Amino acid sequence: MVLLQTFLKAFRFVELTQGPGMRVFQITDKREQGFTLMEMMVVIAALAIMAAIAIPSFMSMLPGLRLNGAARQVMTDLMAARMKAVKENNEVRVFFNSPGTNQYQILDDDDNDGTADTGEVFTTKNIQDEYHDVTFSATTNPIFYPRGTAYGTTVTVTNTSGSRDVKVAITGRVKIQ
Ligand SMILES: [Ca+2]
Ligand SMILES: [Ca+2]
Repeated sequence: MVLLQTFLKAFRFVELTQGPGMRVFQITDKREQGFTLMEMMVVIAALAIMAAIAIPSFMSMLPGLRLNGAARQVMTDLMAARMKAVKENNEVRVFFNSPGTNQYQILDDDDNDGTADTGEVFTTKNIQDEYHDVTFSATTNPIFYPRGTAYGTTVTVTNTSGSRDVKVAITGRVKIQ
């Protein structure tokens, strides 16, 4: 009986002709009409379970992603400073935690005197513009020389997930460790 009811629910019966002693039905699968409410509920429940599993683990990954992103940003800017020193044929200096905490300034030091003079181009970045929980410290402020070499440093970026070191070697090479 239950089986019969299930069968009747699952299919649509359309009477096509009606003659003496003969009735013809077209039987079609109801699912061709779309999803049933039950199917929708099963799909929604499955998605809710997957989201409940995936979202917390994704959220726990975010600090690590931000830390790596911040380290890459510092590395990219230091590499660009090195290339600029070569291209401009003058020293380029980077000042960390200047003018404020979490900021760094990149100076195109045309006259190689270590200070920003009138007409020299200065760029200021704040690491927390994109990576709000990341802070950094530097052993010293690096200098990039026109020949591609450098006065090296180690910049350590930190947040709740840990820390990464961005190292500038005296050869001028910049890498994340
Ligand atoms: Ca200068
Ligand atoms: Ca210059």
